[in-house]
Amino acid sequence: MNSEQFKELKDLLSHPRRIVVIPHKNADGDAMGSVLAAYHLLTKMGHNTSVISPNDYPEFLKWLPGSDKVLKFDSQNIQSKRKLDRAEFIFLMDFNDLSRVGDDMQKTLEAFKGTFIMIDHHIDPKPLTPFLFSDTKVCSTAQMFYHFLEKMDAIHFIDENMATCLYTGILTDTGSFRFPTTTPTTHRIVAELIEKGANNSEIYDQVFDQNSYHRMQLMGSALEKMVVLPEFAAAYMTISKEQKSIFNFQKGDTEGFVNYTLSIKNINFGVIFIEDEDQDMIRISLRSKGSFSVNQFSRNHFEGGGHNNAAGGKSKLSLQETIEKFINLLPQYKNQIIDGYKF
Ligand SMILES: [Mn+2]
Repeated sequence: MNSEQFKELKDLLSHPRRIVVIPHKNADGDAMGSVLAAYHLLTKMGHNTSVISPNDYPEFLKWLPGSDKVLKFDSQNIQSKRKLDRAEFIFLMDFNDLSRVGDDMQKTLEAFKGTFIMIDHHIDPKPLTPFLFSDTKVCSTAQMFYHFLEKMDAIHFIDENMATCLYTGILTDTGSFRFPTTTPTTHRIVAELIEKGANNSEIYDQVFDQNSYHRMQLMGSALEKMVVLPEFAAAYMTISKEQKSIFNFQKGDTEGFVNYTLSIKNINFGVIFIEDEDQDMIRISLRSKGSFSVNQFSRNHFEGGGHNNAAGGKSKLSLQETIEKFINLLPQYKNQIIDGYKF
């Protein structure tokens, strides 16, 4: 978005509108933090604002201020469609391709006649609107939304609720401020969010220290079964449907597991394969250190994508076949993986 477009958008939002704000399917901390910050902002500006999530999102995000207002498109379909029918503006946050909301909701959005505003930080945005505010170098959509507020001259709207939501988005998408996308600007913004009322210690506790005993047991099982392939500087984990049932799997329980692969010395590429019996597929999360692009790897082989060092993907093969496919791919990437990261 250029300054002309910001001016235009400011004009468009200068009187009360009906607005819907949408995160991607299987929303994470950044997606929910961003949409709820937008919800608080737009409500404060006097707009009739709704948040519609394509589906349910993890329990560890339900304490976020405004979470009780979120509609779920799949389980509250009629209500959601009515809101979308009547909306004049739709904010799409933390994704850049309509397919990321799931088939049914995608069809509804494709029929939308109003104005989209897309705020994101993923690679290769599909520009379906002139109001595209995206920077793939920025750590999180929450930080993008802060920059959006700067451009809209709306920083003064940030209150404790908004600060809490944005802090949560930045915290989770930077792996607690440790990923290379974390910049001095990120820290300056986070400092300001704390000044505006975000309680950093309490947020950390709400996000990371509310585990169920079952989740810790599931993690233990995943760690125990982790396979390390030192010749490729790679490691992978698996979660089968049997493990899920033994440890009473709840949505969001495997969040962050994949990062443990990279915590092993000399491992630059880590993957987790999760059997999803409802969708009849294997969900894949990929992480890397250095220049080896898991975004490209996933695009090429596992119908996914994301960022250079963090991406998702899927496979319609069985768990065992998916792992075999993965292992067979490693020799051709060996040099990129090993040479991509030198400390
Ligand atoms: Mn994000």
